[in-house]
Amino acid sequence: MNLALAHTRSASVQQLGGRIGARIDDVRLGADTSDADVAAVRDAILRHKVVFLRGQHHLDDEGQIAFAEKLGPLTSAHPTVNTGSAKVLSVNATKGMAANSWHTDVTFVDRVPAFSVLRGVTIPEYGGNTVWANTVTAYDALPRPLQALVEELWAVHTNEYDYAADTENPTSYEDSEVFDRAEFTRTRFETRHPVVRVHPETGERSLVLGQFVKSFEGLNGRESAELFNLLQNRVTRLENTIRWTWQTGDVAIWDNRATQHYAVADFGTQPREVRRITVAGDVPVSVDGRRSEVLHGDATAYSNLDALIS
Ligand SMILES: O=C(O)CCC(=O)C(=O)O
Ligand SMILES: [Fe+2]
Repeated sequence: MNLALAHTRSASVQQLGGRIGARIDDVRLGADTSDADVAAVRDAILRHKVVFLRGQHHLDDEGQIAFAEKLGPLTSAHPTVNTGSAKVLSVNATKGMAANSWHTDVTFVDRVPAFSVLRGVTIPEYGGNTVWANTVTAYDALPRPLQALVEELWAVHTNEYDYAADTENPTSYEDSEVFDRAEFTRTRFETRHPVVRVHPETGERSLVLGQFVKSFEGLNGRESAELFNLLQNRVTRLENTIRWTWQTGDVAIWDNRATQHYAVADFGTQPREVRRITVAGDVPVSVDGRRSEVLHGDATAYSNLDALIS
C-alpha cells in the first residue's frame, strides 16, 4: 500500500517568489523520470521561469543528460569553450571565479538555448549563490512608451563583449572570469536580435539583453550604454529576481528564453563546481515576425536547428 502510494506520488510545485522561481518536490530526475513528471517540470519552468529540485544526489552526468534530453534536443557543451566533454559544461572555480555578470546564456549565436539544466556538484560552505531574473515580467512592467520603443529596437550581441565593463576592479578582471577569454572568443560570433522576442511556447514577450549586448542598432555608443543600463536595471531589480543558496545535489532548470542569471563571486577561494547541460532553442522572433540574423560565426556545430523542427 505504502509502496503504491510512493509510486503514484506526483510532482509538487511550490512557488517561491512573486515573479519568478518555484521549488519542485517529489520528482526524481534521470533517465526514468515519468512522462507525467517531465510534463509537470516543463510546465513549471514555463510558468515560473526557473525551478529548483533538491536532493538529486543520485545524478551523474549521464543521468543529467538523460533527463535534459526529455526537454528537447541538446546543444554541444559550448560554441567556443573546449570543455573536454561533448555535452557537459563544467563551471568550476578554485580561485573565486564566477559567471558574475548578468546574462542570458549564449545570446551571441542566433539559436539561443531553450533550457539550461545546472547541477550542484561542489558547493562552498558560504557564498556562491546564483540569482535569476524574469525578462518577461521586466517587459510587462515597462510603461507603454518604453514597450513601444523596445519592440522596434534590435541589438547586436557578441562573445567579444566588454569583459571589464561589469567588474569592481577592471585591471584584474581576468581573475574573475570563469572561462579563459582567449578561448571564449577564439571564434567570433555576432548576432542581431530583437530586444523584444515572442516566446515560441508561451507567446509571452521578453527582453533579450544581458552582458553579450554590444550596441543597439541606430544608436551611438553613449546612447546604447545609457539605454542598456535603463533596461537592464528593470530586468535586475530585486522584485524581479530569485536567489538560490545551493546544496550539493540541487538541480536548477531555467527557461533561457525568459530569464537572465548571475553567479555571485563571494565564496573566496573555496572550490565550487556546477555542471550544465543545455537544451537547444530556436531563433528568436520579434513582435513583427522577423527572425534574429547572424552577422558573424557559424553555430551549426553547436546546435542543430533541423533537430528542432518536428
Ligand atoms: O555558476 C553558476 O551558478 C551559473 C553559471 C552560469 O552562468 C551557467 O551555468 O550558465
Ligand atoms: Fe550562464
